[in-house]
Amino acid sequence: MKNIVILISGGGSNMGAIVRCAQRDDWRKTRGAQVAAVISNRADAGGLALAREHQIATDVVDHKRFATREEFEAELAAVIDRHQPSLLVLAGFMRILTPGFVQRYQGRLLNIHPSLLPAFPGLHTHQRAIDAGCKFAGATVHQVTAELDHGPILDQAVVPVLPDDTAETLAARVLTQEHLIYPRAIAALLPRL
Ligand code: NHR
Ligand code: GAR
Repeated sequence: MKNIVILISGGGSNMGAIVRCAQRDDWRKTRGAQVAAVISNRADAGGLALAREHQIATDVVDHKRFATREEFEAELAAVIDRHQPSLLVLAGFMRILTPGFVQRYQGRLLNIHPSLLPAFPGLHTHQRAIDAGCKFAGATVHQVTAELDHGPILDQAVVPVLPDDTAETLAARVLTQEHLIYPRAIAALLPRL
């Protein structure tokens, strides 16, 4: 079985979309794959309860307990590797990962970023797109490399930026598209893992 491990920091709606798609399309039978675990760096992440409702194993590795990124990541990797992942999925995971961690999961580590990369890597993407006067925004699924939000692009979706948009209304519009493209990109990648 190809195990998928999902890392979250917050509400976990992308994680929920992946889990629902895996159930609906019966990934265990059709792709020999399953969401094996959901791991958060924040104990209060809403996505943890959602994962438990789906009988998925959950874990918390709180980055604030560690003095350095390397020590945090060593514990995170140990928890991840208990589930022998074929694929590691960042879904609203908010900690930058060091080159050493990325190397360990090279080629099987994905992220979804709420902009049309290579535009607006990093944080606060929606406000930056509005401030730049962009007429379109969107989301990007990409392989994670050592350089933040720069890995090979697997899929994108585009939404309009409307005249009265705030960062919140634009984020909500982008998020509905994220829920479509992330499960689709994962399903497309699974046969190659
Ligand atoms: N790590 C690497 N090496 N490469 C990528 O492409 C990564 C990554 C880690 C996370 C997600 C990302 C995004 O899609 C991601 C992609 C967090 C930050 C950040 O600045 C930036 C980008 C992303 C995630 N985090 C702060 C930090 O110091 C903390 C911010 C917070 O906790 O709110 O790690 O946008
Ligand atoms: C999503 O919009 C995701 O693209 C973004 O955070 C949201 C998480 O929502 N990710 C980042 O900004 C990474 N820096 P979710 O927890 O409901 O999936």
